[in-house]
Amino acid sequence: MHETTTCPYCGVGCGVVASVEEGRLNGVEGDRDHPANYGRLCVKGSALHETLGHQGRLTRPRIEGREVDWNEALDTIADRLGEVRMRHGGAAIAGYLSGQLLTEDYYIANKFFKGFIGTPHLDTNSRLCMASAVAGYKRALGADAVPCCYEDLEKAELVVLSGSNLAWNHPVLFQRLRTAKSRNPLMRVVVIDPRVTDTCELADLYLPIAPGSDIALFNGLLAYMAARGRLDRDFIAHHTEGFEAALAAARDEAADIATAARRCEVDAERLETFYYWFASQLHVVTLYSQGVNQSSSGTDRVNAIINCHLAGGSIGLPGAGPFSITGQPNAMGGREVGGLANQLAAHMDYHTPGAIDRVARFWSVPGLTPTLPEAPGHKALALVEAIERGEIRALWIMATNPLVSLPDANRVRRALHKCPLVIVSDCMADSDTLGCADIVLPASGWSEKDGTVTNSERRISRQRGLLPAPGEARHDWWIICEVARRMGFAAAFDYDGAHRIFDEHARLSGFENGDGPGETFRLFDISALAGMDRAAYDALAPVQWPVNAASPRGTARLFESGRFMTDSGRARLVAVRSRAAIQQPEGEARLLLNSGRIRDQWHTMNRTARAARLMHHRSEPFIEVHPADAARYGVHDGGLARLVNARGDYLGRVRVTTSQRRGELFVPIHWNDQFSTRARASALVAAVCDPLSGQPESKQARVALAPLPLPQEACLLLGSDDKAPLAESGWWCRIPMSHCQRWQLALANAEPWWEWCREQLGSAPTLWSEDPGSGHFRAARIEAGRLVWWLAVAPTGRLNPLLGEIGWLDDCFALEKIEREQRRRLLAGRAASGEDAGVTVCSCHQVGQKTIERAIAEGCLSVAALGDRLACGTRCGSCIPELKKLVAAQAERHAEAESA
Ligand SMILES: Nc1nc2c(c(=O)[nH]1)N[C@H]1C(S)=C(S)[C@@H](COP(=O)(O)OP(=O)(O)OC[C@H]3O[C@@H](n4cnc5c(=O)[nH]c(N)nc54)[C@H](O)[C@@H]3O)O[C@H]1N2
Ligand SMILES: Nc1nc2c(c(=O)[nH]1)N[C@H]1C(S)=C(S)[C@@H](COP(=O)(O)OP(=O)(O)OC[C@H]3O[C@@H](n4cnc5c(=O)[nH]c(N)nc54)[C@H](O)[C@@H]3O)O[C@H]1N2
Ligand code: SF4
Ligand SMILES: [Mo]
Repeated sequence: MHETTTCPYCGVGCGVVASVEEGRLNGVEGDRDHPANYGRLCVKGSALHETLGHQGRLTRPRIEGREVDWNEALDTIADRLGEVRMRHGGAAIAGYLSGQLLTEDYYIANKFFKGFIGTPHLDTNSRLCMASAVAGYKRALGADAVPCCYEDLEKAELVVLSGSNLAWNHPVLFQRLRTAKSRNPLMRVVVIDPRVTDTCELADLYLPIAPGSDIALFNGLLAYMAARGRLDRDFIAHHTEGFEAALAAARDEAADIATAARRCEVDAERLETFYYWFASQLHVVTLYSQGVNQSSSGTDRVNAIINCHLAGGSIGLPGAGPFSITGQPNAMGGREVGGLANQLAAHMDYHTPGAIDRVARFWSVPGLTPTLPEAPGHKALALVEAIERGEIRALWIMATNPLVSLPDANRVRRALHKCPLVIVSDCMADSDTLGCADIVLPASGWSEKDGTVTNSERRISRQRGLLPAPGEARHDWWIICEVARRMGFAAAFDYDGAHRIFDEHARLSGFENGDGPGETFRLFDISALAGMDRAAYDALAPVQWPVNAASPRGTARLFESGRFMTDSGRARLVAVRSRAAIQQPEGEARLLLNSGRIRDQWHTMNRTARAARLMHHRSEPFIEVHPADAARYGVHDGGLARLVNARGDYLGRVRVTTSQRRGELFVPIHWNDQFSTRARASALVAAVCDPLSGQPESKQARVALAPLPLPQEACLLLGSDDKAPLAESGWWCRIPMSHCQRWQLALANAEPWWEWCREQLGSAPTLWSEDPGSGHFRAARIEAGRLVWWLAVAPTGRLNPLLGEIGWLDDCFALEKIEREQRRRLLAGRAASGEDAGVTVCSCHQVGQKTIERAIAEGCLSVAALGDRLACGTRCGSCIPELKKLVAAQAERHAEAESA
């Protein structure tokens, strides 16, 4: 049976066709009819079915580590929340939600916390993600409304990607852009990012700006447009306000190209090219993401971008506009329901005239009136501080892992341990945050939960419940409703399905929404979707809001009339200036640390690490370092190093690369205590945030870099899920494989290793080979013919060449019996036919770098030729930028050889 649903990862929101048979989801494909992806999927989406399965899931509620039934869990929560509320007031209770909840869950949580617990302190991980984009849109456009749609990216003549690694983080959109560019040879792409990323593959122009110089960059552009007479005077006069002040501020900061170039630390000629392209083009889309948002001046950066679009009139047109791309699958849905602490509900804020009364009336049921707070609550970082002060006495976390993702993560851990009641709803049994929970609730996950999500272009799609949830896992909305019922709010939380919740959400969006007396006009209006029964809801086709009487089939693009959502109807240019960088060197901590995502992992990895093939592109936490810094600080490619500052430390494998600017480092955000020793990037990040949006500066921290001096490295494969033996002082990293767990270890010399095996692994080797004194040791344990563990130890830096072979060894763990011939090869660590495949480049077809390099050397000189021969790059296309680089590198080597 084939069912359509929506991918649970990024904000592109791809339609997925899942094949479901006998209660199993056997495979996925892109939905050809879904307007987000038209059949495409990226590598994470196409591995979705490999991440399912009940192993590792939370299946029963737990109180203080003890498994309990739902009744006990729900009664306990209702009692304890009730008690806190009675003694300390509703505001002593807080919720912390996530853009990975469905809109229906989000709506119910918002109604429960703000409406009936009566606390304003409900925030979400979107604070770390979209808050600056939201604040910037509101300031400029008068509403949190993304003007553009995906087609605009394809229709644009100039696409500016700023602070976005689209190739890795919104891969299907990147592919759409690549296709559009190949069809329109005049289309130009500009990439603005301090570090070279795979997104640069499409760049006609790349600007490696100094971190945080975005405002100077766009201020310089505004000044340039004015100086060259490239303003849309008519649009400015009729549809905007604030132009003169914004221009004055821009001129003040970067009146000419030379000044802007100096401030951004980029070549003036390249900068002028960018300015010229932007200023002479109406059909320009600027797409921005975390490189812009995650900053102490994130909102101003957003407005600096929007200013240029308003000044040039490039908004509300096909192929034009400032396009904030969302990260999580339902970041947008959370904004719709009002899940941020400064929002109330349905695109109404606390200060929206009449809003508190309106929402209270809407949520009232006979005999039960909501008790809405009167003013906004604490944003995420302030929430942590309120916990520290003892003001928040109960916290309910849903669908997010703040111990890994919030800045100053070690401090967050201390705060949560201090909080008298921490409830965590999650799908997975292991996460860093669960370690702080008093009460743990098992939630249904993707393929089980049922509801809607809204993607980056405001498109609402159905995620469908296709499989039963494991054990006693329940939908998030059900859990909240059951607690609400037990707290005496039953009448307001009585739903017999997600469709009823969606209906209420749709009705609220249209409630007193208009220009009439007692009404306020809100763009977010999906009232035409109200009144759907279960069948209609199940059949809901993807649609872009607003969906109302005026546009019953949805709306692709906003502001086409030139009328905006501000009181005056005019869009606002905002005068912005760069502020002094907040992240100053802190003693020895001088290097600037950037953090972000990798292609094949999703956030804190608890789902993507379950698909073994997603572990092979980047298997270990790493630190990217410029060669000059590597030399200066004594670290080398492939070695281990430590980053440290006053807040914490981070251990990872060094990758020396000229993609980094000097003095700057990059680390991935994904690793955490479940997968490695001290590799939570956010432990290093200071809790500094944007004063307007409250979004933390996750992209900047000051750190010191030093090698990690451990003499031996080991690769240990364990057939069981047991934890590897980990010396306190050592380093480890766990890499789930298909049939075993791979552990990379770095440790002190523990010769004799044979003894170490007995003591640490609990069993002596069956086979081993040793080169005493040299630090080389190989061993394997076989019991009843089966491989139990396998170990290779080598002096630091000497182990890596062997690791390309690991796939073959992984397969050995699946064998009923290890044959004689294989036994011998086990110690060599080499398959019979074994050519080393190298690091995986194409995850879909599992093609390694060395295999690709061999094929290139044998004459496959293009991505197409490689695809024909090895199939790499032919499925999701995410590895195409890397394939191109490998081909180019070979051409370069060839040219060098020729000239020599
Ligand atoms: N594979 C994968 N895809 C994902 C996710 C994932 O976990 N894995 N997560 C999803 C989520 S929630 C989100 S929010 C998105 C995020 O998507 P992106 O925003 O594309 O992701 P990041 O890698 O965090 O950061 C983007 C870039 O900002 C750059 N940057 C850093 N500082 C600056 C600066 O000062 N100015 C500028 N202009 N750029 C700077 C970084 O070098 C980085 O390349 O991705 C979504 N997609
Ligand atoms: N240094 C640094 N820090 C960052 C960032 C950065 O770039 N740099 N990026 C920030 C951004 S943009 C984001 S979005 C965050 C992401 O950070 P988090 O939100 O903390 O990361 P996730 O791993 O996505 O956590 C989601 C959790 O919810 C669970 N879950 C999934 N679906 C459901 C469900 O339906 N119900 C319930 N109850 N649980 C569910 C998952 O098992 C998982 O444990 O990280 C932020 N932190
Ligand atoms: S681009 Fe990939 S991760 Fe994002 S929604 Fe599409 S398939 Fe899922
Ligand atoms: Mo995000």
